[in-house]
Amino acid sequence: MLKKTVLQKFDKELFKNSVIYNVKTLYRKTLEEATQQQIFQAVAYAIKDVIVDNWMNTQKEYAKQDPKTVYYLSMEFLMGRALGNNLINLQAYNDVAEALEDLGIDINLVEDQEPDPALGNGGLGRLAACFLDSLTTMGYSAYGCGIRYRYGMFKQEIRDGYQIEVPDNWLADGNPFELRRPEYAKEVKFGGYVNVYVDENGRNNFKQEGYQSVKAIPYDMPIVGYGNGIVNTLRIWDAEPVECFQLESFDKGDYQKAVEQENLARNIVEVLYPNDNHYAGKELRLKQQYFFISASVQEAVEKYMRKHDDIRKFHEKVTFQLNDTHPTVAIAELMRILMDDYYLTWDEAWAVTTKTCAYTNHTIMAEALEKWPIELFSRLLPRIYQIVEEINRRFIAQVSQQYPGDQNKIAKMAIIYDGQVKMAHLAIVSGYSVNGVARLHTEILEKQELRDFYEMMPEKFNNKTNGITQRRFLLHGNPLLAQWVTDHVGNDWITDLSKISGLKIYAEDEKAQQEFMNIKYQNKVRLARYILEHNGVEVDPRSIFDVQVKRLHEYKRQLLNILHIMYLYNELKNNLQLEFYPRTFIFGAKAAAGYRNAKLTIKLINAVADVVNNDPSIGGKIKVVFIEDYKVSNAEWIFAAADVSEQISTASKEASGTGNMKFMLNGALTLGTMDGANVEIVEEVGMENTFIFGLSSDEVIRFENYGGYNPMDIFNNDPDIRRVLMQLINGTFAPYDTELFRPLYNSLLNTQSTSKADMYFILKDFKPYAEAQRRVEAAYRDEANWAKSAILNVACSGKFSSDRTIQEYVDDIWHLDKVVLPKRV
Ligand code: 26M
Repeated sequence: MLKKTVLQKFDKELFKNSVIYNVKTLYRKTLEEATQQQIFQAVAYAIKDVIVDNWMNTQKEYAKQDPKTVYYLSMEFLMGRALGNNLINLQAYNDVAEALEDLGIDINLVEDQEPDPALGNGGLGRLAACFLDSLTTMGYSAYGCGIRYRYGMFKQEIRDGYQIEVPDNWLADGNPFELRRPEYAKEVKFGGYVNVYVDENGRNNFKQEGYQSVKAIPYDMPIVGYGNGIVNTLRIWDAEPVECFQLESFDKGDYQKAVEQENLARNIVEVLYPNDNHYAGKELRLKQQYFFISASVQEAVEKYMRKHDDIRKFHEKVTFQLNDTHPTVAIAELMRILMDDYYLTWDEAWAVTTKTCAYTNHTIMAEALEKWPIELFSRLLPRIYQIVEEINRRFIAQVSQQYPGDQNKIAKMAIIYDGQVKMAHLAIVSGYSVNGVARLHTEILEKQELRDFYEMMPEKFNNKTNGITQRRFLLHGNPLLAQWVTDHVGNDWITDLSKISGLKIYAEDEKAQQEFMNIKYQNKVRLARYILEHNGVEVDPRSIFDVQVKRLHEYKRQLLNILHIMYLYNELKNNLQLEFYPRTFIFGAKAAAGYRNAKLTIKLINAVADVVNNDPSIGGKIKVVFIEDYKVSNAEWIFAAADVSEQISTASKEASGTGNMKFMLNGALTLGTMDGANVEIVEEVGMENTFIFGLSSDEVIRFENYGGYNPMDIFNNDPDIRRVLMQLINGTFAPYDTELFRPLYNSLLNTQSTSKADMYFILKDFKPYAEAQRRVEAAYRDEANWAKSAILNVACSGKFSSDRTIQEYVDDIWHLDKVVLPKRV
C-alpha cells in the first residue's frame, strides 16, 4: 500500500490517491474499470492503513504502561459492517464521504458492498460487539476472543412465506480488515487419555496421550476507539490441521487417525450454531468451545509471562469475562495450564483462577442451560474433566460442611450430578463475580433461579444492566437525528450519553417537535424505499411504523403481535367506517433452523400480510411487512424509522433486551411488558411516555409455580379471541391447507402437545395488549404530544449507553487501568 505518515488530520488528496493506488495494485484497474466490490476493498485497505498505525502505537503504549487487561471470552461477536463504523470512530466519515464524492463514488454504495459479519445469533453476540466499542473508546486494554466461523448466521430468504436458510459465505471476497497471525498459533488437544508420571522432583505429571490435535491460528481485527487513537483487538481463531501429522501417522500406520484429525480441523470452525437461547448438546459445539478457549487461555498466559515472572500474580494483570456459560471450560483450562505447565499446587492454581474468572448470565430459560453428559465431556476433554471433578469434589465437601445432612442442597448445587456437567454451577463456584444483565433479571437470579448459590455466596452477585453503543446506533445509523441532537446539546453525547438529557428542555418546544417529526418522517421514507426494493411492498411513511425486530422465539411473543393484527383486521372488516389510524406493522426475525413453531410463526406473519396487504376494502389502513434477513446493517435503518417499539416478551423471560434501548435512542415509544430492561426504561422516561401492559414477572412466576391459568377459559369467554384462534384452523389465511397453523393453535390451547398450553401467556395478555395498542393510536393522533414523548425518550436514554455499562464492569468487577495515549506530533 501507499507509504505515508500517520494521518492526524485527514488528508483528502492522500486518501484519494491511496484508493486509486489500491485499485491499481490489487486489481490492475483504474477507478472507472473497477467494480463496486473492488472499490470497497480499495477504500477499506486505505482506511486499514491508517488504523494499523494507531494499532501499533496503542499496543506499544500498552507494553509500556502494562495496564490490567480484560479478555472478553465469547462464542459470538455480532460485529456488523466495519467500514462505516471505523470511519465514524476515526472521525473521518464526512471527509471520506466528500473525498469519494470527488471521485464520483457514493459512500453508501461502497458501505453496502461489505458483507455484514454475523458471527453471532442476536443479543448476546451484539452486546459483545458494543462492549468492545465502549472499552476501546474509554481507553481500556481489552481483547475479544472468539471463533472465526467460516459461515456465520445464515442469510434468510423468504420463499412462499417460508424461511429458507442460505449459507453466509462472508469471507468469499476476503476480509480487508483482518490480519492473520500465524506466529501466535496454538495446539489444542482433544480426546485420548491421561497418564500420571512421577518426575525426578517427586511431582505428579499429568500427560494427555493418544489425543488428536488441531492448530489454532488467530486472525486479528482492529477495534477502533472513538477519536482517541486507541485500537484494541478482536482475536478470532481459525483451525488448521497440525503440520506434518500425516508423515508421523503414516509411520505408525494409523491412516484412519490422520484423516480424522484433518477432518476435525476442517469441521470445527465451519459454522455458527444458529440457536439462540437453546442448548442442544452437540459434540461439535463442545469442541468449538474448548478449541477457542484453550487457544485464548494459552495465549493470555504466554503474553503475561513474556513480561512478568510470577504466574501467581496473573490475576493482577488479567481478567476473563465469560459471556454466558459457553466459554466456561476456560476455568478448568486455566487450572490445567497453571498446574501442569507451571507446576502450581492445586491451592495456588485455585487462588489465581478464582480471582481471574467472572461470569455473566444472559438467560433464565431452562432450555438454554448447558448440561453436558459426562460420557461426552470426559471422552473429549479427559484432563479437563479430571479437574472439573476435583472442583466438584471440593465444592460438595464445602456444601456438606455448611449444610450438614442436607442431601437436597447437594443435588441442587453440585457441578456434576445425574450424569451431567452443569456449566453454570462451575462458573458460579469458580468465579469471583456473577452478574445478570438488567436489574429485574438479576433479582430473579438471586431469588429464584440461583437462589441456593446466592444464599451461599451473596458477595459474588451483582447487576450490570446492558447498554448499546450510541456511535453505531445513532451517529452512524441515524445521521439526521445525530446532527439534530448535536445542534441542540453539542457533541459531547458521542462519548458521554448522559449529556443527551440536555434535550429535555426542547420536548415541549414546537419548533423542536416539528424538526424531530420531520427527521423521523425522512427516516421512514428511507426505510420505505428499502422495503419496496427488498420486499416489493409499498408502505406509507405517514402511517405509524410499529416494529418488532428480534430473534423469533415463543417467549418474545411475535405470535401475540400477529394475532392482534388479525383481530384488528377483523374489526376493520366488521366496520369499514371505523376510525383507524393507518399502521404499518414491521417484523424482522430469524428462526433457529429446527424450531418448528418459530418457523410457522414466520409463515403466519407472511400469510396474514398476503391477505391484509391485498384487500382493497380496508383502503391500505393496515400493512404488514416481514423484512427479510434482519441483520445489523438494516437494523440501523429500522431503528431510525420506528415510531413504536414492540417489547412484548412474557414478563420474567427476557433477561434484558437491547433492541428496546436502540429504539428508545432513536425516539420510538416502547409498547411493552414490565420485563428485562423495559423496567428501567420506564423508570428513566416515565410511564406516561411508554405503553405498558400485561402480567408482571411476579404474576407469571406465581402462575408457573402454583398453576391456576387455563387458556380455555379465555377462549370460551372471549368471542374476539375465539374468532382469531379459529382463523388459525379454518383456512382464512391458508385456504390451500386448513391444517397448516394447527400447531400454533395447539400451542395456545392444547393439551395434546407435550408442553403446557399457552406457556407464554399470550391469551392472558391479549386484551391488555389490545387495549395498550388503542392507547398508542390515540396518542399518535396528538402529534405534538407524541413528538414530546419521543423527544423525551431520546433525552432519557443516557443510562443505556454501553459506555455506562462498561464503566460499571470496570469499577465493580474488572478494575482496569485507564490508558491515555501521549499526544503525537
Ligand atoms: C447454546 C447452545 C448451543 C448453541 C447456541 C447456544 C446459545 C447461543 C446464543 C444460547 C444462547 C445464546 O444467546 C442468548 C442471548 O442472546 N441472550 C440474550 O442476551 C442479551 C444480552 O444480554 C439480552 O439482552 C437478552 O435478553 C437475552 O435473551
